[in-house]
Amino acid sequence: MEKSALQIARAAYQPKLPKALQGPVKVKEGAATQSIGNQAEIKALFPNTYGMPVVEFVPAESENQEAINVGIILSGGQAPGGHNVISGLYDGVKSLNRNSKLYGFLMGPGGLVDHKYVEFTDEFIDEYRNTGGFDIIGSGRTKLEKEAQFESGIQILRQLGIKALVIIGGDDSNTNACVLAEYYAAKQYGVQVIGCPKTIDGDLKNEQIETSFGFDTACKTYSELIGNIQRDCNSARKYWHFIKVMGRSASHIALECALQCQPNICLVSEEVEQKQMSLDDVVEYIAQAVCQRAADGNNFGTVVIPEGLIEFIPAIKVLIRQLNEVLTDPATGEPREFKSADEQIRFVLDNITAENRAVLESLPADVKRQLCLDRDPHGNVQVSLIETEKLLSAMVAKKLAQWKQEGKYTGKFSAQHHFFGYEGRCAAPSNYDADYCYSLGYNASRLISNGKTGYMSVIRNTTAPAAEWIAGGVPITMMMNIERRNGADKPVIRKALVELDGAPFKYFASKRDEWARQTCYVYPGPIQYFGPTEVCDQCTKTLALEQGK
Ligand code: FBP
Repeated sequence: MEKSALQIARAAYQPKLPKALQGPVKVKEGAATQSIGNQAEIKALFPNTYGMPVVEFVPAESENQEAINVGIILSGGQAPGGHNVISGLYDGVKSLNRNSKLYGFLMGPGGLVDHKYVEFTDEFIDEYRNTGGFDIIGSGRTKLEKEAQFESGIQILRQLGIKALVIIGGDDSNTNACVLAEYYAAKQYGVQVIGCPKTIDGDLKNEQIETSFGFDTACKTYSELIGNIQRDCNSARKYWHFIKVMGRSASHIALECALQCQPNICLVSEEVEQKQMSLDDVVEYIAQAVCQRAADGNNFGTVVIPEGLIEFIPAIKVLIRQLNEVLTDPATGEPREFKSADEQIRFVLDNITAENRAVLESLPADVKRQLCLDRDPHGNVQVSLIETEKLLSAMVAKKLAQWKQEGKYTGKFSAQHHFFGYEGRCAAPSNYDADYCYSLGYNASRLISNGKTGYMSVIRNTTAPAAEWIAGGVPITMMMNIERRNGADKPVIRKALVELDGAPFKYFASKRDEWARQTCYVYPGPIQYFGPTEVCDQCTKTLALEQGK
């Protein structure tokens, strides 16, 4: 494979490890844990993996150095740093014993079920150190949740002598990792399952998990692009740029980009929901800012829109909840099958309430179609396909035209549209993500050698220099509660949405009026891999504010 000069230099980068993982370790156990909600139900569903203590690794004289075979799976959307989790795990198991083996299941959880795998070697791993993407083994969104899949999995695990499986994924995949850990423990199959917190969306975090990996690099990549657009915007002074950024549900990415770039407007879905705003309220809010800036002679600006916005507008949220329910077959829990798109739309219209039908009919035809038709494998509406940036700018243009007629607005409005998602998911990991991911993977090897199952690999204190990071594990059941999903109550890891009383949002809210009226753009520039630590090793503004840094 031909490589750029940066790739060659980057391949030689040695990610940093917490001091505690730089030699032999032993486990320091905390108190017994309980789930964040529905304790009795979760305990009954996970009798073998409920209540275990949080663990931390501390230096020891020596440690268990038995050779061990481990399998790894990449699950769900790509996130920068996945390759470093794998290389960290590889180095971790090899540091215990050179005869340890690491296998990668191909194209996501389906690789385990279908027995498709590769064995990693030094040469293979070296090709992918510190690179972005999940192409080392590929990823997929197959849900690992049925007994038949678990049983198929155990066959190949036994065949390869695999004693532990590491599943790298978001909240859904880690929930399923816990279900699998419980199943294998109940059956006494002797296979441990460890989860690893991944998603650019940043919504897999809690008291124990500071951030999901990939969030840092993806936000820095989008912020570079938004900064570039803002510089262009401030040079030509003739466009309003409507920029949608990924984040299926939570608005962490949009908020972080706003903290980094100071755009004129950033919408935060969680606030839209809390304030019970309608689509028209959102449009009015943007149009007013456009109007105010026009009064100052500034017919340009930037609007950052979180991908999940539409789902947080209360009336649309109710509609989507019912769409998810009616499009799921109650007998199988799987998405219903239809012969044609028209049949599916008819079925939807016939099976939703009159209120929801009215909301659906009020939306532009293409949005209505997307809501009715497009589903991800989890059966959810695919919000990433809804062009909210175009929808909003068209509605703002209409409102401004009306205000012009009424003599309330005299400016010019011309819009450009952007959607940043895939541009950032496979970026070469920042130093933060490269170090964090390598540590998560290496740490997983120690959870395994210490016999843990049903735990998530956790690295904390990451706003401090890497040497001071704290390594350990958190029982996955601790993060769970019962939620309604596609018409059924299910144990799931609670998704972390933007907290409106949290420091990142409060800081943004204290600044946004000034940013809306004036031109306060910041141009963060590209991620730097080599250079002074204040340029290369900074964490996200979200994490720094959360930790009072
Ligand atoms: P994960 O939570 O699985 O990491 O994926 C998140 C995400 O990148 C969202 O931001 C986005 O809505 C979605 O994946 C897009 O999914 P796909 O890659 O299937 O198009």
